[in-house]
Amino acid sequence: MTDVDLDRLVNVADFERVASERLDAGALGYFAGGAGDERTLRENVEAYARRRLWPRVLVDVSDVSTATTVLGREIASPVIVAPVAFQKLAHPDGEAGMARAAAAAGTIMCLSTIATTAPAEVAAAAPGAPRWFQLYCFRDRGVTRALLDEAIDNGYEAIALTVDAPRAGRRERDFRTGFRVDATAPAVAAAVGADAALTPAEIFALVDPALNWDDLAELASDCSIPVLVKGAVRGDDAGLAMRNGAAGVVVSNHGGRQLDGAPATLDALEEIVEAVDGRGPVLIDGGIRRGTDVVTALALGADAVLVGRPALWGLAAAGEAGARRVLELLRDEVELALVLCGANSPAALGPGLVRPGPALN
Ligand code: FNR
Ligand code: LAC
Repeated sequence: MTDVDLDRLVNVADFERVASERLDAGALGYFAGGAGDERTLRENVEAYARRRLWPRVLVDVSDVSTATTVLGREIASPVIVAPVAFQKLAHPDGEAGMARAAAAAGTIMCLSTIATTAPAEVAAAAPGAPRWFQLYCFRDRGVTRALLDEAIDNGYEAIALTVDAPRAGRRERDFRTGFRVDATAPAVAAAVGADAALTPAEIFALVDPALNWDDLAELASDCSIPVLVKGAVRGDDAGLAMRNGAAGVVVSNHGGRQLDGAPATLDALEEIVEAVDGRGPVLIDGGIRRGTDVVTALALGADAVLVGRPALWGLAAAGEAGARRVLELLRDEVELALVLCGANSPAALGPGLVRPGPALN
């Protein structure tokens, strides 16, 4: 694999292009793909093109910071690494490399339940890195409990309970390539008792479709670290999440990989910010590719954002160094957007900065 000249990759799209050249058809289809006709996948990105930033001028921006604080943890960048499964299929550095990249960029990595590296191993690989654990509640509650214990025992600072995936979305790229996960995911091996090459749908079948608000309330009550609900797009569900013990909400549609036809997360954000009403952090993911997208989301009320594919494209293109470069690029773009918007920090952003604009054709 020829080395990549990272200095020549200047934005997320450049990393996506290199990643697409390096990944085999199965892995690329899995990582890039969405559900059904991929309308929500596209809309996540297009929603940002339907907004304009209205900058303030003659604000002293000689001193600017991109730092923010989420769940008590100060981070140098408001761009958190979203949980993405099977990262060793993207690059041998895998989740450990992603954790080190996030730490180097001064931000948090959220580790997937169906990672190809166990939580303890990721923690050992990047001991100083702030980390969250994304939880799929499996039908096998013993496996779920063991995962939670391992995460908490290894210094994970929050749980992101994924609630938008009771069953796999219709991933038609995977149908076409016949994609199977031919990498070991410890949690999957624990649940199925063997190391089989499963399809994403077969892996999703391990998740308990009966999960309900009482389960959230029990988890939030029993868990010694905060529990975020990841995957809501409705204000009423965000309100229920907070009333059932959630510490906060991640506005997400799983990167367009679940319900095709779900709204773009940016279009759902303000309703959820209003419903949470300052009781905890509101985060957002889906379609964020630029620092200006991050500033738009923060101005509309998000406390921070998560990126999935952008960090993954960095990993696929150049391992840990690539993922770090993407996160640093996004941080630099956020800083520039703050300066040009007349804001000294994420806290200085407000909804007046953003107005609707004509969709780009
Ligand atoms: C994901 N996502 C995801 N979410 C989750 O809760 N657990 C998981 O294991 C995964 N796995 C996963 C794999 C791949 C290949 C992708 C692209 C996404 C969803 C992820 O956390 C996040 O919600 C989206 O990726 C955000 O959209 P962008 O940034 O990819 O546009
Ligand atoms: C996915 C699962 C693993 O989106 O969250 O593929």
